Amino acid sequence: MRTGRVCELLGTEYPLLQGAMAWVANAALAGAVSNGGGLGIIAAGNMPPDILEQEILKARELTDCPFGLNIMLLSPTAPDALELAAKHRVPVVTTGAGSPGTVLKRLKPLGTIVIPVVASVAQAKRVEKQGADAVIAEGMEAGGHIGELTTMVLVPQIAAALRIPVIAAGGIAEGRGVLAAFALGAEGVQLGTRFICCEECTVHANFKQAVIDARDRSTAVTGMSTGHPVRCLRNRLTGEFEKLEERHASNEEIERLGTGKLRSGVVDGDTEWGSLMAGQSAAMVNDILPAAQIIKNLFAEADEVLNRISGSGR
Ligand code: TUI
Repeated sequence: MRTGRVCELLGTEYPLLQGAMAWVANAALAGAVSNGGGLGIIAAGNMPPDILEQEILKARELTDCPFGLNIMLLSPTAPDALELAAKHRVPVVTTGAGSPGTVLKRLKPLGTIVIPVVASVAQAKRVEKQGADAVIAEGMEAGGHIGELTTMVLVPQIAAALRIPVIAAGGIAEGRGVLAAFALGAEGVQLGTRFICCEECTVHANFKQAVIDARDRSTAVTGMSTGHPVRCLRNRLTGEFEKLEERHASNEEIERLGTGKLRSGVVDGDTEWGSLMAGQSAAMVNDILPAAQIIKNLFAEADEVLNRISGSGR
């Protein structure tokens, strides 16, 4: 059993959250991570409300431990996800890709723990003032929709500016990264990509294999020109995005190319033309293990590394 503000806040054994990944982070994944001592999170993404409600109920069946729901604020279904979080008293809600003011106003009076993902110091300060319980500082090494700053520079600046706990995300897939996050001032970690390759994750086997095959330069960021930069594994789809952006195609044309591609990558396993959102840490993911084993290994490795370096006088 670990101690500290993040475990206390979440009611978990480890100060670890599983990142919310649209089409990936369902009740099966969230339940497995929560049963393994972390905080599993269901990604509402663009899920229709009736499906999301079923996932919340499924997670309750799969685990007696706390779990979370992520509301993606760019989604047109975000208000429905918010009402479901309130209705089912989901213990922890994280938010992404926008300003969480309405979420905090609606859920804080109910006692929900609300943890926004932020990508800058200004956003972090604003959400602390609005009553957030903690923040997830997400560096641009992360997969999916990202900000501009790396985890290495974002986490220490946010930790210095805030009183509430900071959870580091982006680029973490091993015990070394967990320890580094704590060295930077974080009190918890969030990992997404690592959990794509856990046994309980229900994505297509081709997607898991693509993560395992990834090397240091295997991800690309597309959508810079539309203002929605997204990091994915490089494939024919990201190549096509790059071509469109090079010839300054309209936002509509660029966004049209992306329509339905996340589902075809994650569910159908189309690794050529599907969108395979993953972080740079994909290069460090080399096996498929049970979620509980991944979590245990991460913290055991972090402890080993700490012992090694503290004994060396460095
Ligand atoms: O949200 C994410 N990652 C995501 S969302 C997603 S679904 C999607 N699909 C296609 C296009 C766009 C999204 C895939 N991956 N991460 C958390 C995150 N939040 N990263 C950056 C931010 C963020 C950005 C702006 C948080 C707040 C913000 O502005 C807040 C404000 O103050 O206005």
